[in-house]
Amino acid sequence: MADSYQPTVGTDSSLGRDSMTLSQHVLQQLDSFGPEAQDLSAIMNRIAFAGKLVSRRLTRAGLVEDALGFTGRKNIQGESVKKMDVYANDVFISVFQQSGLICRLVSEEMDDIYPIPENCSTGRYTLLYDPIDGSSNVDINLNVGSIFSLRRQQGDDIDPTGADLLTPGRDQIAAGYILYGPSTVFVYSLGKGVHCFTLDPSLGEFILASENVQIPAHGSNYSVNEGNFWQWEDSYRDYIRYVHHHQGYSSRYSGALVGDFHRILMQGGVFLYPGTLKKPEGKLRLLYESAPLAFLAEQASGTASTGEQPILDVDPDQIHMRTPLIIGSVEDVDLVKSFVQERKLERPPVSSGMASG
Ligand code: AFP
Repeated sequence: MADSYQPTVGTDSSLGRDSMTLSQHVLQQLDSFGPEAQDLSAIMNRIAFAGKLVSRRLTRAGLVEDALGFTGRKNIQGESVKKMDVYANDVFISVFQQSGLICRLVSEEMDDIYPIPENCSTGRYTLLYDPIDGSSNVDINLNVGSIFSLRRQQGDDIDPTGADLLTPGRDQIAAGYILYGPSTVFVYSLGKGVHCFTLDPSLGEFILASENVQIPAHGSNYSVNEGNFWQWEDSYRDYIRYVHHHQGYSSRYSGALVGDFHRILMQGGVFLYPGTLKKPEGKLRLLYESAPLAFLAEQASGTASTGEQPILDVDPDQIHMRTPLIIGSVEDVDLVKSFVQERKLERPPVSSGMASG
C-alpha cells in the first residue's frame, strides 16, 4: 500500500514560519477570527501596505522626479516639510479611504484631525502616526521610519477635536513602526509581545522574522544628540559625564528615533531626548512618537520615562504635545533617572516666598 502523504506544514515547521504573514499573525495573536480580530488584521495589513509603498519610493528616490528635497512649507511643529513627508502622509490617507476601518487620522504632518466619515459607521478606530520619522535623513539615504499608534473610539459621536484621544498611552490597543533600512522591517505589538517582520521583496510580503523580542536589561549603547549638551539640565550633563568616564559605553545616534530604538530592541541600551532649559517639554511628540515606542518597550521588558513618570502614564493636553523621552533597557533608563532624581534631591524645596526669585 502506497505511503499516505502526511502534510508537515504547521507554524513550527520552516515552511509554516516562512509563510507566516502579518495578517495571519495578528489573527493568531488574537486567537480569534471574530469581526474585531478581522478588523485589526486588516488595519495592520493596510499599514504594512503603506510601508511597502513608502519603501518603494525611498529605494528609488534618487531616480524619481520630485521625491527628494523640501516643499517650502513648515508643519505645525514649525519644521520644514520634506516632499517625502507629504508623499508618505498621502499614502497613509489613501490606504484607509473606503476601508470601513479607520474613522480618524492624526499625523505629525497635519495640524488637525483628519476624519474619514465614510468609515465611521463601522470603523471604531483612530490611527495616530508619524509618516516619516527622521526626515532629515531622507535626502542623504540614511534610515528613516514610520511610527503608528492605534486607539479605539471612545463614545459614539466623532469628536473632531479629539478630546477622547487625550488619554494616557496605556489606552493604545496596538503600536509599531516600519523601519526603512537595508531591509524594510515591520515591528508591532497588540499588547501580547513585540514581533518583527521583514519585507521579502520577492514575495512583496512581510514575513515573520522574530517573535516576542526582549530588550536586554542592559546595553552598552547610549543615543543622544550631545550637541544639546549645554542646553540640558545638570542631571543629563552628569549622566553624559558618567558614561564618558566609564568603560563599556558607546555613543550611537542616527538622527531617526525609529533607527535608534530598533538598535535598542535588538541589542539593549538607552535613547534619550531630554527637555532643554528653553524647551523643557523636549522635541518628540507624545501621541505618535514617544507613546507608541513606550508601548513596544514595555511589551519587550524595556521601559520608557519622561524622567519624572512613565511615558505611558502621561496625560496629553493636546494632540501634538511633546515630552522628554528616556527609553530602552531597564538598567540604563534607571541609571539616567537616578541622575535626575539625585539633582532633584539637591535642589532646595521651592517655598512660597522664593518662587518668584
Ligand atoms: P525629523 O523627523 O524632523 O527629522 O526629526 C526626527 C526626530 O523626531 C527623531 O526621529 C530624532 O530622534 C530627533 O527628532 C532628532 O532631533 P535632533 O536633530 O534635534 O537631534
